[in-house]
Amino acid sequence: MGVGQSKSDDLAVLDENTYEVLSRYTKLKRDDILAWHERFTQQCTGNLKTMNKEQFCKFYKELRPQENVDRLSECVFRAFDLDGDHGISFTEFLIAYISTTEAPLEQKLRYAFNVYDIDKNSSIDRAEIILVLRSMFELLGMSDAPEKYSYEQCADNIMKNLDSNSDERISKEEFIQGLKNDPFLQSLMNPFQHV
Ligand SMILES: [Ca+2]
Ligand SMILES: [Ca+2]
Repeated sequence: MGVGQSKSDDLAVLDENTYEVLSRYTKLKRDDILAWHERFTQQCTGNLKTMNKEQFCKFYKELRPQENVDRLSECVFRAFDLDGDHGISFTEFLIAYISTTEAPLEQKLRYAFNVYDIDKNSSIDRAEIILVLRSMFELLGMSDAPEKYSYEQCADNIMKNLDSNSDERISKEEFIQGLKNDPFLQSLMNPFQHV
């Protein structure tokens, strides 16, 4: 008997190719993918299959209820929106969410890089660090930068530590290697360390 013949409703909303891609990337079982899909589509209004920024931020806050992700969720929205169409598709969401929760550290750091690379030009500059640090400080329960360290000073310190070839930009490789080798910077900069 064909798989899923009795579940034509489910198949109608999620085609086999999508299942295949999602199960390959996330290693989730079919039922889990379906459950996520149902949860995801409940948040999308109308006939739209993607989440806009507002819907995503609300949803993301529900997924991390113990943490203050108010500011961060907007950064995460940009990072999860891989094709840059200002919406999160189910595929973008599930691969990103599983990558940032259950995947090995390196994969988490790849998405963390996307969080910081606001203009999606494949490198991180000082201004981008400062913008995201505000969200990170909020996430870490610090209402503001510590008295003696301004965001600017923190950013300078981060640049000094991560920008190995001193071109004033941090590449993805520099970011991942740097954070892997520096537990303190990782605790300060990785938005997905506790999820
Ligand atoms: Ca998208
Ligand atoms: Ca950039």
